[in-house]
Amino acid sequence: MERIYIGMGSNLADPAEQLRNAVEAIAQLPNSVFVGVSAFYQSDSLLPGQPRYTNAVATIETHMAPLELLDALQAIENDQGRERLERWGPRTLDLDILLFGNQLIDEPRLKVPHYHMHARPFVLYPLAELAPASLKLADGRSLEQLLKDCPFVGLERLPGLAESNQLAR
Ligand code: PH2
Ligand code: MG
Ligand code: MG
Repeated sequence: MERIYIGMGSNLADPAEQLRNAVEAIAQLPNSVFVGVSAFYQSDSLLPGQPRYTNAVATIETHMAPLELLDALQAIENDQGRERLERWGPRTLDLDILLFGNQLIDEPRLKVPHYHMHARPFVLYPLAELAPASLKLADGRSLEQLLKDCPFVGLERLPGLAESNQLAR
């Protein structure tokens, strides 16, 4: 089994509801065990002129292969009305494989660790709720070090599923 961290984001059509639905779908992935989900965090879009995002991180353990998991996550995005019109366009649901065990994956469809995750507060702070501070990312830096270099700026932490109902545990 590999431990997987999945970055979730939405900035259309009731983002918190999109993330709750995504968690339910992720919890039903085959050959996998749902481990947990972070709180939800709101922040401005990196691209100006879009609605604010709600982001969270979920973690699972799985026997699925990386591209099999990618297909399954894209199917969940599609089920929740994802339209792939423009790169970085607003979206009902974005599910990104952040880490897949310790694997480095460099396929045309899938790069892991996820590019830019080391500098995005809306990825690192929810990740830190689930992962040990000693977790090492691709370039050998620990999550703890990355958090020091990535101030908690522009993020608003909302109560997560773990605090608002029993889904997470
Ligand atoms: N995702 C993007 C572009 N900008 N901004 C925030 N705050 N959160 C995101 O998840 C995000 C973004 C494209 O994937
Ligand atoms: Mg993304
Ligand atoms: Mg994506």
